[in-house]
Amino acid sequence: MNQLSGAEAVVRMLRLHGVEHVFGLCGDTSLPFYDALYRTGSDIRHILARDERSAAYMADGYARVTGKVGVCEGPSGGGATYILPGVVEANESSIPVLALTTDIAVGSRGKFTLTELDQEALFRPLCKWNRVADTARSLPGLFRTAFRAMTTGKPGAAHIGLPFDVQNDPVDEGDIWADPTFGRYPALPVAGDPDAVAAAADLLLAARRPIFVCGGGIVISGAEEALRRVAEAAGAMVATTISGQGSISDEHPLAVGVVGSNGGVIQTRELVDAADLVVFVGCRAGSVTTERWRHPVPGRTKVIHIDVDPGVLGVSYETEVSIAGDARLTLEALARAIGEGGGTGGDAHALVVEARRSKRDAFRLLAQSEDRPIRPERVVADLQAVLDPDATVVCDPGTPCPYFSAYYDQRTTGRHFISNRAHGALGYALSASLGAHIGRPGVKTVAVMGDGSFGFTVGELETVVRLGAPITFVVISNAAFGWIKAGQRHGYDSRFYSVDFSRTNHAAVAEAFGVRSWRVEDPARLRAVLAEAVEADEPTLVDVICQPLDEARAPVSEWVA
Ligand SMILES: Cc1ncc(C[n+]2csc(CCOP(=O)(O)OP(=O)(O)O)c2C)c(N)n1
Ligand SMILES: [Mg+2]
Repeated sequence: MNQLSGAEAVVRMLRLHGVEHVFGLCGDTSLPFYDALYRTGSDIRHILARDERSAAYMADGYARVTGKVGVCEGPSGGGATYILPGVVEANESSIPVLALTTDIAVGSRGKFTLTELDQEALFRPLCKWNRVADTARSLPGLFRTAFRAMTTGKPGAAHIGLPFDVQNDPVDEGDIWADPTFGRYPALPVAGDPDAVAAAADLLLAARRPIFVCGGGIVISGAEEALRRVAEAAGAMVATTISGQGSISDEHPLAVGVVGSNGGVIQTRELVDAADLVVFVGCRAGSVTTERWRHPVPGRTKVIHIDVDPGVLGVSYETEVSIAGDARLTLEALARAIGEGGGTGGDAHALVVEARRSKRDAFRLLAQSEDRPIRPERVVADLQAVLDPDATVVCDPGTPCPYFSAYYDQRTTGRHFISNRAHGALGYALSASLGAHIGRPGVKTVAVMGDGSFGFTVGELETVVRLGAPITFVVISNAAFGWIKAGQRHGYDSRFYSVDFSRTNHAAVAEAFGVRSWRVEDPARLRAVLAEAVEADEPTLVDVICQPLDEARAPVSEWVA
């Protein structure tokens, strides 16, 4: 039988699973793998990152917009340790990212070899499936198992370690086969129990003010259309979590917007509290969405919980009905069970109209402000005005995430908003936006960054320039770790401690990388500059001198009196 090297087998297995892009950074232990990519990987494009953290975030952004597995790679030792943040973020966000790390030879273990590390132990708590290969002939099976694990059930991340000698040892060509089904997610979706679906339909039709709270599972499973049908038939309000944005168009008459402590506002919280039935779908009902399990008020409203992962059902709220199943298939079944509906005759629609009007009026006042430093509301409004509805907006933690979640309208369904909500590590948006652009090059991609995040990740501007990616970066410049400073203002009597840093000229830094850049202090100039930056067919950066978060009226419930 024909034989090929372990590294060649890896490249073939990636291709058979439909992988077209690999994001990574080279190393000594990766030389056989890189040579196999050089010789046999003509259908795979390698994107050289400047930091393995970034490579993993790129794979994450790529997976979020394509529905495919994102692949990142790095070498033993420092590469393996640097790649971790993106792996755990993807895993906890139910995004399939495969991390490949190369490793010292099996035969060199235990002899104080440079970069030696127990990689399998390192990755164990961070991903859904994880193995360091001991033999080359196990590789095809490991890849099949990893892809199946990442894309079925609750999607998640996987790690495969590739020791140096394993990359060089022979693999039988006959073992090289794969089911491309497992290159996309969710693979093999399963609908919920029909009896539970029928019970949920009865509850929905009997409720006067039902509300859906949609997590990332709607967009991941492509359940937007089924959700709309169920909501309209049941007369239900539809709210989302931060990750659930894109479940419904914000222009839909039943769309409430984002709820929770980050990006939710009083008006959206009131709708959750007014509901007599809450339906969590594709959502863990975690601390941010529920404002630490206070809204909805436990015990006061009936709860239906639908999620692909039975492990999240009924954990934080007692449920009337729990359904384990794919969101799309389960909502389609629910739509059939409800039929044309018309059950409620409730006042959901009127409540939503009033809440949206009140929220919008408060926002508009601040968004038109001529104040300096520029108010974050103005940045949202001006960016909204210059972007097409299908643009991808990637937001860092700090100012960008709550402001864009609360006030930027998702005018279309699907994945057009991305933020790293599992861990919220700083320095995500720049790299994730590059992955998103590569995955969906036909639409405009914008990254809204904190200046703290900029410091974590600025080196990756070189990658963006090298690739000529026409992404627009907007930096919220407030010379502080603003989110924490705001926490000190509101919770610790303004005892500001070690949260301020000096103001960087981000536009000048970006210029040095070859990015066309602007610095804006005058609110009157902002919209025109953003329009020019977004229109340009090259990487651009707009450095916005912004009102510090602790002085702003942020849509963050802990800071609202
Ligand atoms: C890697 C990492 N370290 C620390 C934190 C804690 N943290 C959350 S928000 C924040 C401040 C963000 O500052 P910046 O990026 O400048 O955005 P701003 O809040 O000022 O808009 C910090 C330090 C984090 N999220 N990630
Ligand atoms: Mg800042």
